[in-house]
Parts: sequence; structure tokens; C-alpha cells
Amino acid sequence: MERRIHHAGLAGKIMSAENAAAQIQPGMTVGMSGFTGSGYPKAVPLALAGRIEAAQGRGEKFALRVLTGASTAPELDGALAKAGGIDFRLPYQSDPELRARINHGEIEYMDVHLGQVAQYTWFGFLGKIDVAVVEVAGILPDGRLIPSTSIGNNKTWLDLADKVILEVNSTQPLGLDGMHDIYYGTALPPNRQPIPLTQAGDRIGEPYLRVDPAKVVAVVETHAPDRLGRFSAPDETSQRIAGHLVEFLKQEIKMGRLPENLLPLQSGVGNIANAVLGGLRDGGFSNLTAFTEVIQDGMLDLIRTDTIRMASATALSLSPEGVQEFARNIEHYRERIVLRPQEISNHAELVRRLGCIGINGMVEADLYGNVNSTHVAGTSIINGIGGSGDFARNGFLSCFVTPSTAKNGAISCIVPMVSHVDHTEHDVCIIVTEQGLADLRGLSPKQRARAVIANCAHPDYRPLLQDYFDRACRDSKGKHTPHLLGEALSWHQRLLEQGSMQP
Ligand code: 0RQ
Repeated sequence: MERRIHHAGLAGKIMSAENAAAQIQPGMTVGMSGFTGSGYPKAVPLALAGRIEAAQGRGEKFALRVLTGASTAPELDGALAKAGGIDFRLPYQSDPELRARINHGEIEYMDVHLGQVAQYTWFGFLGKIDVAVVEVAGILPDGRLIPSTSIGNNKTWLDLADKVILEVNSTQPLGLDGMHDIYYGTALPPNRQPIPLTQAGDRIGEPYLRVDPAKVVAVVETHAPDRLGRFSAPDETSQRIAGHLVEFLKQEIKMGRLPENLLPLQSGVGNIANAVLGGLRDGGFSNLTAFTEVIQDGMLDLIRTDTIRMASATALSLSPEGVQEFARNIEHYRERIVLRPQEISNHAELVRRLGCIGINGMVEADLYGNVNSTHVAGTSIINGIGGSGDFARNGFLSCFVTPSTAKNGAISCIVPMVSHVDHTEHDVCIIVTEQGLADLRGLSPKQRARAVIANCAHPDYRPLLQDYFDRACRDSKGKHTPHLLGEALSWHQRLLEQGSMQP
């Protein structure tokens, strides 16, 4: 570990995770590192959970406001949620324990666009940050920090927190050094200047995070790797979704609306989005770029084969096999990957300037193109909006992908009216299911409904949707966006009551 902590003053602050966790008091707001299961602190949250359980055992309330980059892992969200140690959490999460407690109403959860979290903190909208707990790969002699496998909101937490706890993780490859680009030019309105990034791979900042050593109250050494899941192998459904999208992109090139090497890709989380990337590799594309949040296995593979020549993201979220491949060929990847703070990877100005092609998973879409990315039957959260909205609103094209049904056909992912809206009809260009692709660009609501029913609905549900739409066109008071309000959410009600949307 000696070679990872080169600052004498900070080396003098090495202590156990338990002693570090003792710096965190009930009611505090803690900004933690971590984005889609990578770069999260491995030891302090666990020690904290132990402390919280002991306090609860004595009948004392001990809960925190926990802010992160995005989802973390069982050692952080899972352990703290299980201990009853989280009062309030933002943004994106995916831990089953945390999700269950949010949906039971025990934890307040604020789902917010990932690109907005840093500026909301700087604006003061989220209150004061008491403590930052940030994983890093190493500490330089001058005290600057080599970031880990994700950057997320770390710059903001380190800048704004009163106290800082650093975890230095010996398993994170030192080859990460030089891969990051931390931009320190962000100012607050009215003093903001244009962000000088015009290509996905531009380096506009510095490779290291800054921290005031005087604020660092503890340095903890850890030796556990990121705990990341595996992706399911692309099945026939996801391959058909990928096929429709690839065919569409090729058609756009033919029509002269996209260049041969497309525009910078953004790809969301989940199995379907991962499979779509595999489709691009097999589709004969080359010289592509990505300006995205997360590099999953599918994208790593495109970088390995030079299908993607440059990728910008805020986190690596790889399977155990992906981690091995990354470490084996880290020199290749260092030339082709730039990791940035999420306020930059997801910045509206940059997504719009670069003209990103956003491809994100969804839960359901309605006839008119409104998209629900987050809730089951309108009330239970799955993960969160993540960065999908940053790209859907601001990109060149916003594509949403899903199988046409879920839960063995009991649920139609195309419904009369979405039970929760994350992306409005105004932000959605393309909807793809294994049935086909609906191109909603330039269409009125009724034209969109016809395209969605014809191209995306499953044959089991298509006649029901057509019937709803026909009756809505006849009986709706307003004929611009026809709806039968008493019936619009009846499919979800049927699901809750009978376990299926089928009548
Ligand atoms: O449930 O796991 O119990 O089987 O939702 O569905 O089909 O495996 O799809 O893994 O691609 O995830 C929207 C959740 C899709 C994801 C979502 C059930 C389904 C299954 C997963 P089971 P699939 P995926 C950048 C972008 C929001 C954030 C985002 C997501 C589970 O893509 O979280 O885009 N997106 N960020 O059975 C009830 C329906 C359903 C349904 C699917 N209509 N009703 N359940 N499911 N459709 C990255 C970041 O921002 C970090």
C-alpha cells in the first residue's frame, strides 16, 4: 500500500474503517462515491452500518442523508438500508434492499437527472454536505487524488464537504492513472462560460481530483474489488431489437441525416442496451465514438475491436470478465477512454453540441410516445431515471428500447397511457421493440399512436390498443390527444388486481 499513498500528511491519517466511520454523526448529509456499481467506498459504509445497528440497538435513532453518483453495491446502499441508516437518498439506485425500503415508504428517495446533481448541490438546493466518502486509486505526493473506476459527483463532494474520508483501494488498477479528465472550469450563473469540449474524446481538465488535505479526517486502505454483476447473454428478443435499430441507423445514413460513423453514442444500463451495442458491432459500423455515462461490457467490446475509437464516460461498469479484459489491455483502453465527472459526461450543453444518439431502456411507452423508465404500475420505483433524461431531452436522437411485453406476456410495455412519465412525448424520437420500430419524428399525437400500435405493440395487445384508440378518437372530448380518462390506466389496475393486463 506504501506506493499508493505518497503524501506524508495524508499517510499520517491512515486509520481503520471503524475509526473513520466514527466521524459521521446522525442526521448528517454524506456524499459518497460510486456510479453503477463501481468506484464506491468498500469499508467505511459497512463500518458505519455496524455503528448504526449498535445505536439502533440502544434505541437511538441514527440515519443519514446519502448522496452518491448513481447506484452503488450491497456494501453501501444495501448495508446502510438494511441497518435503517438512510433517511433520504439521491440519485439513481439499484440495490434490492434499498429499493424495497423505498417502496415500503421507509426511505425518502429523490430521483433526479444525473447531470443535475452537482449543480443542484452547488446551488444549495440539497443543503450542506457534511462528509465526503470517496474511493480513489492512489494519492500523489502533492495530495492530488488518482480517481477510481468511477468519478460521478466526487469532485463536487470533495470541494463542498466539510470533512473528507478517503478510501484508497489497492485492487483498482494503477493503469487508470491518466484516464480521467476533471474539469474545474464550471462556475455558477451568471458567471458561466462555454465548456470548451467539441469532440467526445477532448481533454479539457486535469487527470487528478483536488482535495484540501486539511479537510481530510481519515484515510482508509481497502483491498476489495468492485462487486459487479454479469449481463445475460443477448436473447432472440434483444437481438431483434438491436436489428431494428441498426437497420434504422443505416437508413438514416442513406438518407444523409447521419454520417457513416454516426454521431457520439450514449447507451443506457441494462441487458437490452448492452445487447444493442453487440448489434452495432455485428452491423459493420466502424470509427464510432461514444459520449455516454457508463462503459459496460458491450461497449468495452466495441472499443477492444476498434469499432468505437473513442469513448467518454463517467464510470466503468464491467462484469468480472470485463474487468479482467480491461486490466489485461489497459494501455489500449487508456488511449481510447476518457472518464469525466458526471456533470460533464451528462451536460446538456455538450450532449446537444455533440449531437448524441441516446439509446435507453424503458419500462413502458404509451400510444403518444410518453415514456416511463422508472416505475411499475405508477407507484413502485425500479431504479431511477439515471441519465436517460439528460440525453433524451438534449441529444440528436432519443431512442427507447424494450421488449413489447414483460413477465411472460402478462404486461404490455405499450399501454394506452403511461402510469408514470419520465420522458414526455416531446423528448422521444424512436421507440423500438422486438416487433419493430416506430419513428415518431415530425408526427402529431394521433399519427404517433398509429405508428406505435402498428410497429411496436405485441400481437396479443395490438387489437386492444387499436380498439382503445378508435374509441378514444370517437368519444374523447378533445380530439388532439384522444383519451378515455376513466379507462386510460385500467390496464395497470387490472395488473394490480389480476396479475395481468390481459382482460
Ligand atoms: O424485471 O428483473 O424482475 O425480471 O423490469 O427489465 O427487460 O431486463 O430490461 O435490464 O434493460 O432494464 C428500464 C429497468 C430496463 C432500465 C430498465 C421488468 C422486467 C425485469 C428489467 P425482473 P429488462 P433492462 C443511463 C440510462 C432507467 C435508467 C436509464 C433502467 C426488469 O433500463 O433502469 O435509462 N432505465 N439510465 O420484467 C413491469 C413493465 C416492465 C417491467 C420491464 N412494463 N412493467 N415490469 N419490467 N418492463 C445509465 C444510468 O443512468 C446510470
